[in-house]
Amino acid sequence: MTAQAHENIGHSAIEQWVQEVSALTLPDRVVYCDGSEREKDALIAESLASGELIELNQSRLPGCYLHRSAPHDVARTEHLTFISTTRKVDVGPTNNWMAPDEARAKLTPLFAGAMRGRTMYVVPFLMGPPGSRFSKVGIEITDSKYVVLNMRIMTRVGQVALEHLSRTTEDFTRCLHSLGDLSPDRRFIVHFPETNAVWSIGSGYGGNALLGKKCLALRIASWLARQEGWLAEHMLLIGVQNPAGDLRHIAAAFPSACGKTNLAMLQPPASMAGWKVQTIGDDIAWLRPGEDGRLWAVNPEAGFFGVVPGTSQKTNANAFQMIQRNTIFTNVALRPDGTPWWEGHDDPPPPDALDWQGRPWTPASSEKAAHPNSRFTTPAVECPSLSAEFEQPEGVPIDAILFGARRQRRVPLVYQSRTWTHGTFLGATLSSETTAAATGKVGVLRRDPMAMLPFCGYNMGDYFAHWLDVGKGLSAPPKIFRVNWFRTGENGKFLWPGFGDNLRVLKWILERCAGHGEAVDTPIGWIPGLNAIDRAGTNLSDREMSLLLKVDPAEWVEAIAGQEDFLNSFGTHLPAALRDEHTQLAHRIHDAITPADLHGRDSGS
Ligand code: GTP
Ligand code: SPV
Ligand code: MN
Repeated sequence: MTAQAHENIGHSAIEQWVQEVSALTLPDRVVYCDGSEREKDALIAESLASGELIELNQSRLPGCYLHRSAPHDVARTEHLTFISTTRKVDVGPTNNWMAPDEARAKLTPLFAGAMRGRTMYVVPFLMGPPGSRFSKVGIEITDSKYVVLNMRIMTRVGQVALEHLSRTTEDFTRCLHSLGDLSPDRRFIVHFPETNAVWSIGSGYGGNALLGKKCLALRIASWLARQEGWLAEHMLLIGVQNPAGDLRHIAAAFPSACGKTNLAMLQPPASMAGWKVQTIGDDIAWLRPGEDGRLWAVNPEAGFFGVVPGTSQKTNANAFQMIQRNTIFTNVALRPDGTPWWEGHDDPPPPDALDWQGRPWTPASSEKAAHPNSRFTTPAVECPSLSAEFEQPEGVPIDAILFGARRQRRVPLVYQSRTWTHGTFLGATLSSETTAAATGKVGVLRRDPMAMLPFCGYNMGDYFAHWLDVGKGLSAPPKIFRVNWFRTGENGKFLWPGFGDNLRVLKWILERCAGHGEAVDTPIGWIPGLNAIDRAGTNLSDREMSLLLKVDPAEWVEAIAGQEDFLNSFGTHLPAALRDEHTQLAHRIHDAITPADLHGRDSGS
């Protein structure tokens, strides 16, 4: 190990905290990480020796490694994730709550002696562009080399963080992590927003263990954002340039494994020559009202932690090319030639391979070769479509916000809200079919407001009110749209080709933002006319397009009832303006229902 075990790094609050934690966790040694290449080489060498990493074919995939997690530690565990505040009401009905005293009493014994025989790494990291007044510093203490290596990719580690800290009067987030014994029975991810701290034990998985990501940049940041007047969101961030060279910016919130990375790295279809999508972020955006009355956004992350299955030259060439270098793969299959494979790869299933758990696998095996939530971790600089604006300290001005989800039925391909308040209502009532990104059943429809259900660090009713407040302060707010790439036809297949073809929808959205673009008024909002979406180069028929855009009032009757129950769960914390939006929607749907619709429903069709 070349990293130096410095006795001090010239920051007494950090040193004092490190001493407290070592006195509790009893590591064999303490290493302050500096983010250097030498440190990376040493961490990789040690991880290869211990089996925490497996070397992939270095001539084909330079700098790429495979990690196999514990078999029951493969996704976020939402039922073991808590927000710990003095008052229960502050976390609201959608979060798990634990009183701070209880949390400390429960977790302290788990951390006691947990790092015996291990090295404790102290990782100073910066979330946000260096030199940006919006960036935040965290210090993660962890006993996992895999976590350190991933934090080095996902955040800016070392001196850059300490320098940022020395330039501001702000505090840093104390992020304490230990693998513990990896048992789900002794696993807790607890956030203390009142004291700006996170304690996580018992998991090495991404969102549970890379504490800069969901824990700091969403749960803690959303709490800070409410106090400071901005928004921390589960959103991708892109620049979209048309053939005339006009550059616009879009932020889009989709729940986990619903297409953010893919949209962020979109490659235009052949028929849309001259269009460009520039990647700024694929998972998290911090948005602030600017002095010009617009909403400006930065990506706090420095890398991408993306879903591997389904990533191919065909679906997402940018992402596929990006993961050929300097990438850590977690829980994919391994071919005999030392290259990884997964379901949805361009190559056919290998005749023989090792599955994600290292067990022999053949195409005849009943289980999948790669875990459905297998992931890649890649530095942003490896992305061929990375935007030149990626590290702009003030961020980029947002023209449109999209809310999207997986919905097989009812929800059209795209529709536009009437106002910021109506758009906030569309976000607040978002629901999606669950995915493998969190443990639990896949494909179950659940409410996921703003795609933030697992990530909002405070009462979601107050969060809706904060969205409305932020909108009131904008003289030129982004236009808000709802999208759904996942509507299915009678045969159960997706109606929309998706991936690169999603640019066709973005084109209409930007036309709408520019004040043209043909739209039809419906009870739920503005939808494109039958021919408003550019279909040149596709073989989508009029019939398919009208199925994609269909708004069936009878189907929406059921949605309204479900929305009402959900909105009621926030009690007095629900803003009256959202209640009004719901009432107005119910009236519009009611007015649009024809006797034939009602008859159709009664007969069960
Ligand atoms: P998180 O990292 O969990 O937040 O996920 P994400 O929102 O970034 O999702 P991602 O882009 O990784 O996509 C998840 C899965 O959805 C992958 O298997 C993709 O292949 C698939 N997917 C993405 N975009 C589309 C699309 O437009 N159409 C269809 N049918 N599938 C898509
Ligand atoms: C998600 O689940 O939304 C992710 C992966 O982006 S994780 O970092 O594990 O949360
Ligand atoms: Mn995500």
